[in-house]
This record gives sequence, structure tokens and C-alpha cells, in this order.
Amino acid sequence: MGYKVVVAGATGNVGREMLNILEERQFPVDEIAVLASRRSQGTEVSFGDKTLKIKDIEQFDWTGWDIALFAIGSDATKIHAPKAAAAGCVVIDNSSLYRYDPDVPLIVPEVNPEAIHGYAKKNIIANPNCSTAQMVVALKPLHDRARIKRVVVSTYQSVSGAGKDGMDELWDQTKGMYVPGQEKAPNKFQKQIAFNVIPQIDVFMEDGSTKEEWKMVVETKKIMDTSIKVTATCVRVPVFVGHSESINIEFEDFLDEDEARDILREAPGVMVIDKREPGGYITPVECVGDYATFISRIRQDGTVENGLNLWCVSDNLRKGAALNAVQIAELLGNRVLKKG
Ligand code: 11C
Repeated sequence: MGYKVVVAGATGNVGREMLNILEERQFPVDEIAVLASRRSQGTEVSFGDKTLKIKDIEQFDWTGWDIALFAIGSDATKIHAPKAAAAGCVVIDNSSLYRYDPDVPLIVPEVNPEAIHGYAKKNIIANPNCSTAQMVVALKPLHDRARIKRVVVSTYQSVSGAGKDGMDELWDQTKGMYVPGQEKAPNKFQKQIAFNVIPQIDVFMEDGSTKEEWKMVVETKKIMDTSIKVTATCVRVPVFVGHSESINIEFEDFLDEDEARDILREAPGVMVIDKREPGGYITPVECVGDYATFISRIRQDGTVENGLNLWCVSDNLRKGAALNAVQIAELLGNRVLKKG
């Protein structure tokens, strides 16, 4: 016996990946419904060798459904998640709407699986921002060994984080550089993204940071440890899929780079690719479609006491979104609902 599963937002980048990953990981699905807004009616999506017709989320009756994976953005989530939850369907939400709610657990299964039991307060579980998810997978095993005091992270985030429109803008703008008459002005992004980098993701906060940077700080504290100080600079780069991060860590205790490498090699969800030779590291195009959080360039930072640098890359649509959501569903199934 398996679960009755809903994927809301099934026509988007993340929703499609959720379907792929449910199928790839053989999640025990008895019945599946795929939902989107009215304007996607008539659209079909693939689930394994099946083709599913999109249903209108406005008209959907949530009664009797077990788990819903939401990838519909905060505004629509605000309307539909409470309806699903009230009908007894546990919502695993990819938007930022509930992440900072003390009554909603924010979970990365490799890092804080025990938080799953907090789901029952609202019948809602939050999935973190993609840039946070991959970072905490890398940080947790190191924190367990040497206690992290402070993290300085700079991100290199792909355009797929901004959805299909972001991907289209990079593609069209790049083509437009070579084809006279097809030049494309910035629309989704604040400045030209083709052959450029943009040090702004999401809106500005009062203190001069951006919301993406704020999310990395607040989410890391909620998932891992409120005592960890994080400062972030988030940058959009002309890469289609895969977020990269340069992470500088200051520990309470000394951690040797070789020991750090060994710890990370054993850590769940991590793949270490770290040869000190040309090309002996991971780049985003190589991690597309993969589940792992890849770590390279592990090295001591001698400019602070107990410092370490590393390079961290992951598929933002997978570990940063859809995979993490499906892993939460697996955790919920194995530890709480126990039907599969
Ligand atoms: C980006 N990280 O790359 C964002 C996308 O809070 O879930 C995901 C935003 C979020 O643009």
C-alpha cells in the first residue's frame, strides 16, 4: 500500500522535477494528481511512462489525499496550502511562505531529519531555498566535528532559480548578441545576464543585503544551529542549471583539511571531487541531473584561526528544490505515516 500524492505546480521547472524524482526513486505512489492554475488546463505532463492531465487547483478536492508537494510560489500557496492541510493532506512546500514560521519545520533530511515530527502543528513542512539546502548539507558534518562559528559564502546561482522565464531570457539574450534585430533587453533580471554577472537575487532589504542573502542566514540558523553566524553575497551567473558556492568557514576547534575531506567523503548526500590538478574539481554543468551536493577545493584558510575554504555545487532544481521535497516525503512516510 502506498500514498495518494499531489504535485501542485506540475508544469513548472520544479514541479516536473518532482514528478521525475518520485518516479526515479520509486516513491510508493498509489494515485497521483497533477495540479496547476487554470491557464495550464489541457497541458499534459509525464510521470514515468504515463501521461497525466493537469487539473485546476482551484477546483481540486483535497479530501483523502496523503501528501502534496507544492511548487506554486508564495501567493498561490497562501490560498491552497491551508485548504490541503485542513483536509488532512500533509503539504511539503517549496515556497518561502512558511519557512520562518516557528510552527512549521524547515527540513533538509541529511541535516535535521528529527524535525519531521513538528509537521503535525500545521500539517505543513517547508523546503528551504536552494542555495541554503546545498550549503547545509556540506556544513553539517563539519559542524558536528569542529563547531562552526562563522560562515562567509558567495554564491554563483544559475538562471533556472528564477524559473523558466529566467532560462528563456539567458537563451534569447545570448542569441540576440549575434543576430541583428533580435537583441533582448533585461526583463526578468535587473541587468543583462548574457555574458555578465548580477549581484542581486530577490529584492533589497533595509540593511543593504538582498532577500536571497537574508534567506541563507535565517534558514541556516533554523535548520542547523542558531549560534552560527552567516554572511552571504548572492550573485546570478549565466549558467542554466546548478548553483555554485564559495564557502569560507571559521570553526571553534582546529579541523585539518585532510580530516575535513575524509568527513565529507563519508557524509550523506555529499560527493567529494577534490584533486589538486587542473580540472580536478566540479563545475555546475557536470552536476545537472545528479542528486549529490558536490564539494571541491577543500583547503585550509590560514588568515583566520581554524579556517577552511571549500567550493560547493549542486543541481538547484534537484537538491535545491524537488529532490529535497521528495526526500522529505520519504522521511514522512518512513518515520510518521508508515504506509509504503
Ligand atoms: C534563485 N534561490 O536562485 C532562488 C530561487 O526562496 O525558494 C528559489 C527561491 C526560494 O533565484
